[in-house]
Amino acid sequence: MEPLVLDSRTRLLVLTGAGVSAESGVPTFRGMNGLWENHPVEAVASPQGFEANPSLVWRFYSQRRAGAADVKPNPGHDALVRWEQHLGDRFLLATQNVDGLHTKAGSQRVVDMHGNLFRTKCADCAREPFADTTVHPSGTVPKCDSCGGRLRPDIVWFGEMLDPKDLARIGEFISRQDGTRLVFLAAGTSGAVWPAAGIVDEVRSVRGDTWLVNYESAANTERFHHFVQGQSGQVLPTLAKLA
Ligand code: BV8
Ligand code: ZN
Repeated sequence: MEPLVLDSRTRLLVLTGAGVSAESGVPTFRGMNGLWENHPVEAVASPQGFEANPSLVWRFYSQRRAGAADVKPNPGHDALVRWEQHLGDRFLLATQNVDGLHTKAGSQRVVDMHGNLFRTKCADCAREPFADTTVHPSGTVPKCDSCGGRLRPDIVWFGEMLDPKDLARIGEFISRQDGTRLVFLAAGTSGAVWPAAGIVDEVRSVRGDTWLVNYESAANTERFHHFVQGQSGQVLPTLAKLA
């Protein structure tokens, strides 16, 4: 298997999905067959789902907060921290995961594309999102102490736009003209959710080199120049040649 060379002429964009947290004990979406208590995840993780049944949505996220509270990063997360230490500002990590494990592992240059499980905001006023690990009792919908409205997790739901600042940060890294060659590596993602699934083509449009590290084939495997099949916690620690 040819190594992924990370030398002084390289800038690296990494995209991670639920598969990277699987070895830490966090269930993947596909692992749950996309279902939570027989509700399609898209239905629970959506503004329509929240309008229809906010206490059901809070039970979904409170359960995930409880499940992710004590999980630890795995060797896949740690390898990405080492790559960042080696590359510095020639490194950016965009994650679809809301579990905060990359930051817990020590990653600095992280874009939480889909938000964070341990942050809360208000659905009814523009107060700043705030750090929040509260696991709410089933059936409750926490109230906002500024407007009395309904609080919601600070997460990007299906049908909701990603934060334009986050998309701009990724776009800037891809189109950067600093004489370095662009390498893109996606790990632990099924390539089924957009716009994350389209990044590989944005990178190819500027002739970047593209790698996929995944346990099984993904919806967009054929878009990648290199596919390394395996568990990210075993593959990532040995994949890169830091030169
Ligand atoms: C938007 C937060 C504007 C919630 C999430 C274009 C075409 C088709 C549809 C669309 C499109 N553009 C927009 C859409 C609609 C939609 C979408 O993509 N739908 C899909 C289902 C078709 N996108 C949106 O709504 C986005 N917003 O586009 O706004 C707009 C709006 C409306 C219409 C047009 C435009 C918002 C998307 C973000 C939604 N929020 N998360 C929460 O977490 O509760 S998405 C959520 O699901 C995750 O964040 C992640 O993105 C996705 C799950 O995917 P993965 O992370 O890849 O996980 P999965 O379980 O699927 O796969 C795991 C993989 O790992 C597997 O392949 C497995 O083999 C592998 N694996 C397992 N173990 C390991 C491993 N690999 C390595 N090692 C292991 N150990
Ligand atoms: Zn409010």
